[in-house]
Amino acid sequence: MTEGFPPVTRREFLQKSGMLVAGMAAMQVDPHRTGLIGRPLLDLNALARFVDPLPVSAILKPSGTRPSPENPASKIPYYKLAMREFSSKVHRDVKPTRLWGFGNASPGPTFETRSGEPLLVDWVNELPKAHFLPIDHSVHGADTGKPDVRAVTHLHGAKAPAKSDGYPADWWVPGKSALYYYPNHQDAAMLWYHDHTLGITRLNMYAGLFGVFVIRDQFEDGLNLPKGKYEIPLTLYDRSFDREGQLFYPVSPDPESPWVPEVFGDAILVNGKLFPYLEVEPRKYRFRVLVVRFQEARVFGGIEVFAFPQILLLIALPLVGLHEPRKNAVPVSHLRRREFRRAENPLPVREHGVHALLFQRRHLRQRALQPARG
Ligand SMILES: [Cu+2]
Repeated sequence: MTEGFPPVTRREFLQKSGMLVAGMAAMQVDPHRTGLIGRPLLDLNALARFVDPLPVSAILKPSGTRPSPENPASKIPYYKLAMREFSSKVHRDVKPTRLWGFGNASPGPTFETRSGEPLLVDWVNELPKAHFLPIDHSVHGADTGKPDVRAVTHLHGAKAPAKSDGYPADWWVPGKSALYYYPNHQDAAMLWYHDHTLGITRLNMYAGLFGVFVIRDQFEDGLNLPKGKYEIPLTLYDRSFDREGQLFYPVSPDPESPWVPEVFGDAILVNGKLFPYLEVEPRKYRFRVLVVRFQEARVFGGIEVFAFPQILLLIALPLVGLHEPRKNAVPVSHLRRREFRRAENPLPVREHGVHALLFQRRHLRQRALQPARG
């Protein structure tokens, strides 16, 4: 599993898989709209495919217990999680990238809890004092009087008390923290936590401040779904990188107001890596897909291929092996997701004797629709 694979063009993929799906071509990213033109971006097509194993975020352990805010006689799990700056390799052949994340990781560690089991999280801001992405001080909430680096964590989808909701104006600065209470009086779900700071959410998110939060319950237990290493969160998000492997965030032509209305990266990360692979066993898996800030995502799911506008999750079938994955990928059904969505896709990998999943970015530009070189 250490050799690279040749890039697979979409046409090649579709031809070889015998599938032509109407509407796929409609999803093209216009580089003019992204403001990326003329910038020295990382050449993604030159990167080897499938050389990095898919990372799976660690499950966060509580640092102890504390009295429950609702019932001080009972002790509940207490977690402490710091936002920090760190460097991480997004690909074997790309220099380490400066990122912000929770607990020195992006996506941050995964919370695991059960319905009705409350917990406390101390969200600690240990970020540096300067932001490394372009703040627009004319944007509401980010005026020049405000500190550049501010953070507040919102648990997306949680029924949380107002004080713990992570409202955009409730931010705190480096050196400060906030203790949030999550009662978890809700059904099993995959939630996610992310920065929510007024005026700079987009930048803090782009820098990497997000992670997964799982609530389980009895009903879910009864479904007998794959668990443990067979249950894998897949967090998908788009970014742009410069040639040095650093995050690139486009700006408007106005230096006084660098904000741009929308940003679409050409590099797709899956759990923090570009083109990772995942070795799998011939059995059922439960993939829990969190799509973070795509303009639109299409999932060809149900059996074995998720296709996002810029990503294909290819599966190699057994007899041919990993070196010819494109001949064996089979897109099946179609569902649409918009940004900040979560999807569940139990994959009956067993029926197909699959042994690896390959995360392939789909080619973005019109020229990529030409027949494959060679
Ligand atoms: Cu949210």
